[in-house]
Amino acid sequence: MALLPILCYPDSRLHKVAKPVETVDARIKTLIADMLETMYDANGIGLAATQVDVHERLIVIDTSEQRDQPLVLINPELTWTSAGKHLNDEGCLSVPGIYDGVERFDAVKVTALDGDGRSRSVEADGLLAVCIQHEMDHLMGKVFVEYLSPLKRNRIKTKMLKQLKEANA
Ligand code: K1U
Ligand code: ZN
Repeated sequence: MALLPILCYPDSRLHKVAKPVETVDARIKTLIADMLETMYDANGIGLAATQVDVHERLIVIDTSEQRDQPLVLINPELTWTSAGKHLNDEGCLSVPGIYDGVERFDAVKVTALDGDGRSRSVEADGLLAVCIQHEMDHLMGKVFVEYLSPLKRNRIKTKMLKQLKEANA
């Protein structure tokens, strides 16, 4: 297994649209293991393949307290969304240290393949529903800061670029 580097906003590769996974083969299984290791190491509750510069429709999630219930969603598609939406505080491993409110559906249903290539459906509410929507946005090249005002987004961009400069100095 390996830790994968996570792209940081405003890296333009975060805006690529991911393509469907064609076959759940050994390469994809290794990618899943590496993404789970990377997500747990970074103390995240989710990670999309886009964030590790792989532009295929694959996400991993674990919102359990014990961090022992990994959820793998390959080629996820939303099949139902609740009528209600709420503002939830979100963070992102690609935008470290920034948390802000984003409006999301309260509950969703998703169909996807699991890590063995079997078809499954997931009904989610609470943090899991928020996380699924956040990760599916990544697969469409969308980062949560794009829901914020241009003023906030520009401040975040400036802060991230400053941090990057300092890290490379
Ligand atoms: O996609 C990512 O960058 C992972 C991200 C997922 C996420 C967190 C919170 C709301 C929506 C999506 C994170 O894991 S951010 C860091 C984190 O561990 C966290 C933040 C807020 C609540 C719980 C966990
Ligand atoms: Zn994110």
